[in-house]
Amino acid sequence: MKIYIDGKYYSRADARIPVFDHGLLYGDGVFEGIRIYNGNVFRLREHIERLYQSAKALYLKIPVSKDEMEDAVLRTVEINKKANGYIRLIVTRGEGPLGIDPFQCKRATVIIIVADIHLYPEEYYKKGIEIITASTRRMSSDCLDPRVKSLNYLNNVLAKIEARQAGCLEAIMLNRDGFVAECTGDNIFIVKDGELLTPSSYHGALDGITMRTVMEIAESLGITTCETTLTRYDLYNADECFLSGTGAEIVPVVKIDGRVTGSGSPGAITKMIMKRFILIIQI
Ligand code: PXG
Repeated sequence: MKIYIDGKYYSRADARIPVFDHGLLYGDGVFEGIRIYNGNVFRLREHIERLYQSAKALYLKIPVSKDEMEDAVLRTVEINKKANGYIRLIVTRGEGPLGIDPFQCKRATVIIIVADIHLYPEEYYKKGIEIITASTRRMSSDCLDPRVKSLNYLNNVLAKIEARQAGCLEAIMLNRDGFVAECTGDNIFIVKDGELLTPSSYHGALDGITMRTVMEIAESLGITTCETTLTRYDLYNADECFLSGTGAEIVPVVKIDGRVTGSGSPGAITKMIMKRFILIIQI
């Protein structure tokens, strides 16, 4: 494994960042998780755009251009000879003195890791998964905009702990008002009366790249989509439910807080979208 740090490559054992990096000290930085399918990096430009937008919101200057970043990602994939895998692209505030002040950090650090992806077992995609609502709320959008994919994931970590303790893989996170936001690392969709509904970033969801792909697929199938306010009642009474994310791709949900979703097995629209998604990633 060859890891990129600021233009140089290091083995896994030698890839280190200083303990004074504000990414470590304050979670001050941004990241992207990206997939490689059959040698192609999926929606790379979209991930890079989102990374730079997250950074801009944090007043974080990325020391390379978008084109240079794209080249660096592609070169790192090539050097690691990975036809299928996972890219973790990280930009930290960089090294500085102890103290929050980001203006004391001279240069942001860029890290690119290319690794294997740990997939959910196949049966989850066939049978669907059970999820719960976490008591931990998603960071509210007036505190930190959920479109910022930052290195601060503590709310999500706490919700993930709740999921695992309940014997589930994922947990629903509500926003501060109690409306559905998303899951800890996935967006959430429901199908109701033939329409596809998902919370927007105003409700606390990350503007997911897989979510956007799902919306495009749905529209191409003539299914109406809407980013809207959803309550737990809406989830419990949905005809179908699924999660979308770079890691999980599209995974059907068949039980929410003990309530069976629709027929109790992955729904027809969910399966149609999953089928199209597989075709798109294989291109
Ligand atoms: N919400 C949150 C909070 C996320 O972190 C998504 C939604 C889905 O977005 P994309 O753009 O991936 O469709 C994410 C994505 C990991 C990992 O290693 C996490 C994500 C993506 C890839 C890997 O935990 N989060």
